[in-house]
Order: sequence, then structure tokens, then C-alpha cells
Amino acid sequence: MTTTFPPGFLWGAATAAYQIEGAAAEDGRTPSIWDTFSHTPGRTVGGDTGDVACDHYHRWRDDVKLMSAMGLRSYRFSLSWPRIQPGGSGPASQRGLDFYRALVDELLDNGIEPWVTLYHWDLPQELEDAGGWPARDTARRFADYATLAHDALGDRVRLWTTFNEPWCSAFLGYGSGVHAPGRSDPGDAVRAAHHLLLGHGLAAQAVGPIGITLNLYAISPASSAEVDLDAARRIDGMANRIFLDPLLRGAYPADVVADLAPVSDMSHVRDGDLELISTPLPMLGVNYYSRHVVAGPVPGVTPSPCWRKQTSWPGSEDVRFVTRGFPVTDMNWEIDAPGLVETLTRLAAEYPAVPLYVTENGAAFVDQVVDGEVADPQRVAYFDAHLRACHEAITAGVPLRGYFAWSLMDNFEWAWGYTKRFGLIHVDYATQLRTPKTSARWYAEVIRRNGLAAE
Ligand code: GBH
Repeated sequence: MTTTFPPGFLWGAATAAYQIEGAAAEDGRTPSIWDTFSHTPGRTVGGDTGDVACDHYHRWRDDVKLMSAMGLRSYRFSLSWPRIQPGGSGPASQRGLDFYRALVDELLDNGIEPWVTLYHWDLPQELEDAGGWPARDTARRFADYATLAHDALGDRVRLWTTFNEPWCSAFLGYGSGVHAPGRSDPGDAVRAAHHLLLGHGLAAQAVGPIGITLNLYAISPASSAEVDLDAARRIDGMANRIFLDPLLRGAYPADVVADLAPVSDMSHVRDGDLELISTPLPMLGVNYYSRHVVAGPVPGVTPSPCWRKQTSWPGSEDVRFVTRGFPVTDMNWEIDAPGLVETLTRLAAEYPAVPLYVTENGAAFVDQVVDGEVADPQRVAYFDAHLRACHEAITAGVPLRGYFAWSLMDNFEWAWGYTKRFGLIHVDYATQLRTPKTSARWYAEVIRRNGLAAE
């Protein structure tokens, strides 16, 4: 069946500042928590850092040409806070703003709508030294930075989001510590989650209606046993509802608060916070990669072969994550496109209506350049299946307005360094040569016809 998307559906691709820019110490940029973390031995695979990354800071004009050749209607990227406001406080850096102004103008000249993410994980190190996201003041600092960025770019950028995946910043950054700043304290992780939400609310108050991107999961119990159903309820609470409910309903879910009681009394939540956090959203971004299938504790059995993973889930450390033997990507994440339909239809059914965008979806596979070409049929199949899922959701009435492939190009995959390739465009890190993969040509054709060819 051919699938045609609604007119004006926003086709894009996404990146993030620390993953592509490089130029870590240029033009006044100061270190972020990811500079510190990646330069700490043992934190990233191979000791990889974002010092150079894709050198996008110097190659952005050519990168926009590649976007234009693909026919992208929109490009989602993040601003580097320590480039725009070195040290995390004080006035804006003109050199930092100039870089993004030039990029935005080049995008607009090419008919590509810029989509700005204010924060994709690169907190200025000074603010971490002052307490980081577990400290309430960081939320105020963020609103101040959001104001500087919006004052400088608000005249030409229409689409703004505050945070990318606050779950990762809070629970990977301060819970399991597999992401920067690499701290491990369940109470701090819960405080961080709240202050990220508060930062969103304060930014909305300062600059007006602004969206946010969450990484949402389809969640299934491993069986219909009571303990497994309860594990699914708890992980849904900690992955999805802990952010969705404050943003869209103005309250933390009661069951999540109860589950968190052993690690947090929630006394950091002050009067008025939830009113700010639930300022109506102009749109909600959804990043979808896979499903979590979970089982409850079995007495006498260690929760998981990978304890670190469990520490990403404060209050639910005894939940076991189960694999089903589905085909996986190079990240070992099971490929589950129906989970995207579920995630989108669930949002539309259970929460107040808000325009939705898939702000990230994609897959890592081992890619090789052979005779100047990169054949990546598995990535094409992944995108195809997930775009059909998007179409199914739209047909079911979900207000899905756009889709962004992760990622425009191979880049620094956080703790995995340069070992995982998510790009539509291959990057040779030794030469910085870009090679559009088969998936890039395929995606260009999808955009051109505003849909998918017959199966
Ligand atoms: C996104 O995060 C990021 O926004 C992007 O920067 C990144 O490059 C891209 O995806 C690819 O990874 O089961 O406890 O081990 C992905 C979100 C969150 C997905 C953590 C995997 C594992 C949590 N990730 N999750 S756990």
C-alpha cells in the first residue's frame, strides 16, 4: 500500500551540538559536563571525546548543502549553552550567537525550517560545580540562558524546545551515572528530574510558549503475572508518566510518588512549581527507539545481569528488563515499530490534545564505505517500518505533525563514543569525508513523494 502523509507534514533530521560540532575550546566556549566526563578515563568507549566530533562548527555550510540535497524541510539541532553563555552565567557571547545566526540564516536561505533544542545535555561545568540539576538554582540559570538565546534568534526561529530527553539527564546523569556528570544518587536523580521540568516551566514563563522533547517508551509486562504487571506500571511511571503528567496534567502521578518514597520525600517540589511546569505546550516532541519489556522481582534472584542499568530506575531497582529475541540494532535495542503506534495513540487517548512530532527515531548499524557507497538496507527497513507506524497513528487520529530521523550524520554517540553509527550520512572521522548512505537517498525520495512507496 502506498502511504501518503498529510500536506505540510514536517520531514526532518536531527543532531545535537556536542555530538557534531567539535571546536570544543574555540571562540570562547567553556567546558560542559560532557567535556569533563568524556575526558575522564573509563567513561566513554575508547576514551572518545567531542573535541573534534564531525567538525560541524567549521563545515556547517557544506552540511547544509547535504541537507538541501536531501530535500529536508526542517533541521533539528541544539544550541551549545557554554558557547552562547560561557560559564553558564552572565551576558551572551557574540561569537557564540554569531555561529548559530549564520547557521539559521543559511538554513532559511535553503528553505529548511530550523528547529532549536536549547539543551541537549551539555550543562556548563561551572553550574555542575555549583550543584548541577539536583540544585534548584540550575533551573533559574537555564531560564536566563533560554532568554538570551531566544532574544538573539527568536526573530527567525519559529520552532523551539527546551530539553531533549530530561529522563536521560536526570536518571542516566545522576542515577546510574552512565552519562555526564556521572553521579549516582537516586534522590539527586529525582531532584534533577524536577528541576529540569521547572527549568522548562521558567523558560516558558520567560520566552512564551515553548515545547519539550521526551524519550517515551512502549512498556509491556513479560507475562500477565501480578508482579510483572506491577513492574510495567512502575517503569511506565518512571519512564513516561513522571514527565508527561506534570507537563500535561499539572501533577506527579500518585503511584510514582509512592514508588519513590524510599528515595525521595519530594520536599524539593514547591508551591507553584507544577503550575509553571504545566504551562500549555505548543507541541510535544517524542523520541522513540524501542520498547521496554519488564518483569517483577524473583525472590533470591539478582535483579539483572547488568546492575548499572537498574540504577537508572530509582525506587524500581528490582525490576528486570527482559529481551524477547527480536531482531536488534547495533545498540542491542529490539526493533519494535508497533511500539511507536502504541506510544503515539496512547498519548492522544490519555492526555490533553497537543500537536505531536517524532523528534527522533532511528537505528545504529555497522556501516562500511565500499567503492564510495554505503549500503544500509537494515536502516532503510527500520525507517520504513517506523514511518508506516507514524502513518497508522495519523490514520487513527493522532495529531502527528512531523518526523525527524536520528541522525543527519554519524556522530559522537555519548558513552559509546564513535563506535555506533546512526547517520543518514556516513562520516569518516579521519578525513571528515561525508558519504550519504543508501538510506539518505531513500529518505530524500520519501520526502519528495510525501510518503512511502507500495510495500
Ligand atoms: C537519544 O537518546 C539521544 O537524544 C541522542 O542524542 C542519541 O544519540 C540517540 O538517542 C541514540 O542513542 O534501559 O536503562 O539502559 C536515546 C535514549 C535512553 C535510549 C536510555 C536507551 C537505555 C536506558 N536512550 N535508553 S536503560
